[in-house]
Order: sequence, then C-alpha cells, then structure tokens
Amino acid sequence: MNDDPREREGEQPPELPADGNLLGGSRFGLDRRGFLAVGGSGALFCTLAVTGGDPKEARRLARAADAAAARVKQPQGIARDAVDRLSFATPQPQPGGQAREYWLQARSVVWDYAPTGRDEWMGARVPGPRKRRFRAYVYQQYSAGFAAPIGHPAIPGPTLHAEVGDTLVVHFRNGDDHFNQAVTMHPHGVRYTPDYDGSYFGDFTRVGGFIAPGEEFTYTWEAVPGAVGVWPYHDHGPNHTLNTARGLFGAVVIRERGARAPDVEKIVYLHSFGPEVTGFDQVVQCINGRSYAGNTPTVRAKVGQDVALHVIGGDANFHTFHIHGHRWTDAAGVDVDTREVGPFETLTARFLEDNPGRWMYHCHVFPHQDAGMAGWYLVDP
Ligand SMILES: [Cu+2]
Repeated sequence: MNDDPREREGEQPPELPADGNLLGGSRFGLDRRGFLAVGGSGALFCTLAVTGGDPKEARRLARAADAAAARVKQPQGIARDAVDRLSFATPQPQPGGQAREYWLQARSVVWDYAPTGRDEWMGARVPGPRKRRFRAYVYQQYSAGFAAPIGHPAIPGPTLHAEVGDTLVVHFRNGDDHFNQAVTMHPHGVRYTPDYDGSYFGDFTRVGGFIAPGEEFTYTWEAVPGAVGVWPYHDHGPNHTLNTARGLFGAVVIRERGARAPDVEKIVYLHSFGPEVTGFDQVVQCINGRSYAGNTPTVRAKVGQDVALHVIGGDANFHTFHIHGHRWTDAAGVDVDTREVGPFETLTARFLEDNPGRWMYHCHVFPHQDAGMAGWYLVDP
C-alpha cells in the first residue's frame, strides 16, 4: 500500500464498512490542498518551536495554519486496512467502579499573561512585552448538560479525577466561534479505543478526532491499573501544535481505589506562549498560563502536610523543576531537588512538608526562569 498522499490522487474510494462506526460525509471532504497545507504547516511549527525563530515568520506560519485548519472538512474515516474496519464497544466501569462525568467546552478567551504587571520576585515591573493580552484557547468546565460555566476560564483546563476501575466520561463541546476550526481532547495514560483517541488522522480520522465548531462528542476513557499517575490531555485536532500552545491542555489524575489524596496537590504546567500565539516579538515563559511570581500560582502548605506538585512539560522545551528549601525522593529512591521534565512528561515532587517560610519554585533553565517561569511556595509553620 502506498501511503504517500501525493500518489493517492485519483485512487478509488474503498468500500465502506456497514457497521456505521466511521464518520459520514464525502470521500474527499478534506480537499487535497487543505490536507497538504495542514500537514506542511504543522511540521514547520515543530521546527520553529524547537529552534526558536523569526517572530514575523512564526506569525505568518500561524496565520497559514489557522487558514488551512479552517478549510479542513469533516473527514470520512477511510477503511483502507482491516484495522480501519474494527468497531469498538464503549467501555463500562469495572465492578465497584463508577463513571466520572465531566462537561468541558473549548473556547477562546482574551488572556493576560501577567495581570498584576509586576514581578514580585525582583520587585519590578514585568520586563516582557508591553502588551500583555492576546487570544488564548482554553478548556472550561461546565455543570451537567453544559448548563453553566464552573469558575473562570483557566490554563490548564480542569483536572479530571478517577480511580482504578472507573471510566472518565468527558462530554466535550467545541464552543469557539473565533478560530473556526476543529479541536479535540486527547488523553495520555488512560486506556482508550481508537474512537476515543481524540486524534485527527487525515483521511483515517475516527469520530472523536474532529469536533467542528458547535459540535459535541463524548469521550470514554478507562482508568486501568496501569493508568495510576498524573497525565496530560490536550488538543489533537488538525491544528493541534498551535492550539495546544494556545492553552488547550489539562491533566488527568488516576489513583488506586480508595487511595488518599495528598493534603496539597497542584498541577504545575511549564510552558510558553510564542510569537505565533501572542503576536508579540518575545516568548512568554509561563506556569499555568501566567508569567512571573505573583501572577503564576502561589502554592501554600503547612508543616506536616503531604505535598504533591505534579509538574508537566507543556511546550517543545525541556525544563528543570526546582524548589528552594526542599527535596523529594524519586521512584528509584534517589533524593532530588532539581529534575528535568520533557514535552508532555510528568514529574511528581511529593514530600512531607518540614520547612516553613517563603520559598520559590521555578524552572532552572535560566532563560525560562528570567522570562517568568517562577512562582512562590509559602509554608506556614
Ligand atoms: Cu524551563
């Protein structure tokens, strides 16, 4: 089978399966130009994010990727191979488990990366770009049936919790009317069938991999025993590199059945907003969508508490997470106080709090730290 898209033109559409599992719509719903444009711009984004680049060129590529993504039509789900004809039952909770339901809506919001305008660490005005607002993309939690938003839009999106034996049932709506492109939810760590992968695969896309503006889809993911841990979820639609960088990410926490949660538990996303996202010339280095101490999360704990900081790498860079005055023990039994975390990896720093005072936590890659990837950790006696 030749998988080179340049040589597929004129090929006859394969027979469709009768099980109704695949998407409806026209065989060439995604036109050839759109397909190539999306693939091409995605690849260029990776290169740009890794190497750093000319901000003007970054913005140009982002505009091209957005335009291409807006042209992508609902793919059909081509059954070229036997694996494409497989159909899957929706998983159910194990005996004693439950379905944990969430309602999440993707929407774009005007976002301020440093609302106080101050860097409390240095006691100075935020030294980044003068303009601080741009359009970000968030997953926002709603009450049952999308009745009402819960809390303010935030980056990362809501943390989804389950125990082994449960299913996570996530009702997802693409509620954005600005970017005009399909987005999805793609989880790490949990178990899912191809329908609930939440990934755009061009012609081979299944139902959960393309949620167009105004559409809804329910993902069902399984908290199997091997899923215990903290994992990212993020957009994996046709323009996922750019839309994930805009803020479409969050975390899943899976515990053993009946396991006690730590007294203090915080998701700490280390990520950045580049010129392709903000329109600025500089890269903004962030923790949870904000930059510089006083804007980034201030974490609070008390002596004697069981503290867990789940640090996730949320961009194309490697970060080194460091907490002043503390160390933690890794799975190999090694004591650490600084540890690297790569793109969409999770590092958990869990320790019994024994050292009161004002501390900092930050990425120890200096250019990241100095551009805002730092925050307060306050420990009461
Ligand atoms: Cu870093």
